Amino acid sequence: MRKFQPNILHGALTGLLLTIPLIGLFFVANQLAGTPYVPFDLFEWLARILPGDLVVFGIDTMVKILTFFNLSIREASKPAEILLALGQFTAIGVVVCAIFYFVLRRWEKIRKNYFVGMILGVLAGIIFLLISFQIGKYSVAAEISALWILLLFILWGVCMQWVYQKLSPAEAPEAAAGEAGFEMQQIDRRRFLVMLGGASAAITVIGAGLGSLIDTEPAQTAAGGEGEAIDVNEPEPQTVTLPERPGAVEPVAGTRDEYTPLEDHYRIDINLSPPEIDGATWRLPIQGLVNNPLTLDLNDFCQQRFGEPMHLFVTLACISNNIAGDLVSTTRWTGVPLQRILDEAGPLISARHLLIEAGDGFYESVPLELIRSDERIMLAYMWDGKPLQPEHGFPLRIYIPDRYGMKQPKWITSFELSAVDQPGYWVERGWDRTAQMKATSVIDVAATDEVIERGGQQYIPIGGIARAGARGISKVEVQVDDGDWQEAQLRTPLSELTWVLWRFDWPFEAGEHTFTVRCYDGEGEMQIAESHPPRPFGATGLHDVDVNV
Ligand SMILES: Nc1nc2c(c(=O)[nH]1)N[C@H]1C(S)=C(S)[C@@H](COP(=O)(O)O)O[C@H]1N2
Ligand SMILES: [Mo]
Repeated sequence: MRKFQPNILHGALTGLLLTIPLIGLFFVANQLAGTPYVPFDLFEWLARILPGDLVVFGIDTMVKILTFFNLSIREASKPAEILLALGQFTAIGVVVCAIFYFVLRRWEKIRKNYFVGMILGVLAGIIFLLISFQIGKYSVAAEISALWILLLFILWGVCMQWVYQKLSPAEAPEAAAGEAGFEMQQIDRRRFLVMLGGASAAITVIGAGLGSLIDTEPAQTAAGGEGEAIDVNEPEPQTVTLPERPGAVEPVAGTRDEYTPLEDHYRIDINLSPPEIDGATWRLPIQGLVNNPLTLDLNDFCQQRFGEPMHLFVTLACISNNIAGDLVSTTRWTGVPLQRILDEAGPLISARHLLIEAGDGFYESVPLELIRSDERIMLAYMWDGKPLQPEHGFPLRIYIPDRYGMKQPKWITSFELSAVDQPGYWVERGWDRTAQMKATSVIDVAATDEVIERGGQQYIPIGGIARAGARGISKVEVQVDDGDWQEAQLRTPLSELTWVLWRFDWPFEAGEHTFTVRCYDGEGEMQIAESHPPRPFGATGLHDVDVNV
């Protein structure tokens, strides 16, 4: 009689069938009670501790794949990261269980001792518990979080061993001798695995379904919420009206929105789920080299302790954006000039840098000299006339004109004035220290079906955007094939801090053509024409499109 013992493949399959429902259980409890969502915590933790080069390589690869499949980076990057996070966690479960079965197969003595599966569960539980505590995204007591994680992993470990037993001949009913008996067992094993698969799917589906239905209590981040609860008086949401610009050049239909609808504003940060900070207990300490250390709360901002708020139309862009990418958006920011707040804190003469920490472990620094030289640097608490959304940095983020997003922390939890600089999160991972926005221009549309007739000549409108941080745009030019550069018309921008929409009405000529665009910033400096990928200074190069008309 052939003797059957589960092997590595059975282990891998069991790992899969047990780890997926484990994710479902972590998810539903996270949504219901605010316990840690361990697979996300693992992903975020790895992204923070792995070497910068490796992380950037990972991000680049993801962007390349998404671009290959023609997916919008803005829309697809978070879902792709979520898939990666779940896949990674599942893969770990599969590998661990495969190894576990390998060991059990070799080592008969421990096969029947459930203590072994339990110890494996405890070990895994402790590791993941430490990781989740590092990330700190849970809103129930730490003890409950710890217990929950341990419990589920112990269950997971014991189940692995239990399944091994069920698959082994000793546990199979009537170990009848001979080939027939062997086949019997094989059929039983199959039936058992199918049942296990069914149970696994059921738990997963119920967990995922329940979890997404009951997303009422978002897990609040422990960070930044050490204060006593106050009643926050948030200002009434306002409808933002765009400045009147009589006679301004009309954008070509098909050009992106001049003012990005808030729900379409790109989002980039190191989190899968944004830190959810409780506005009532949030405090902002301003300490270090100051005469008068302060601790601010949200009402200090909402109720204008520092005077009238400032409103600015701002185009924010991510340094990882490709020339024609969609990680750039425009909305109206409302906040308090940072100068006013620092004046009250009174930096000592020795203070040189403002070190900023955020609720997700992100950090950056700003030279005091820069803050003193630019009134527009602000602490923003509203976007588009509403309190900041959780994913865009509630309750407070900083705005620094002319810098890429990586220099501008969201979810700010503390300020320290320091004599020495401390390079920011992405600076430490190889990105440019200054991160000044590059001048770039993009063709959004060549409206080949929108022919304009003027004086017997047919024109095709071509349109897009140009931007140069806070330096403004003085000129945009379009080149058709190898022809001369011709000046486009510029629409008056929403502010000196936003992109400029441009249009060029091109005298129509049938055939295949290449259109190229370039811009000049407010100081008359032409954009860098040489193509360079985003890392480390922000992408440069000219954008062109091929059109058949
Ligand atoms: N705390 C924190 N702030 C952050 C980040 C982050 O990961 N954590 N990402 C930065 C980057 S890289 C960009 S491009 C902008 C994006 O802001 P948005 O997501 O609101 O558009 O946030 C910046 N601020
Ligand atoms: Mo970014």
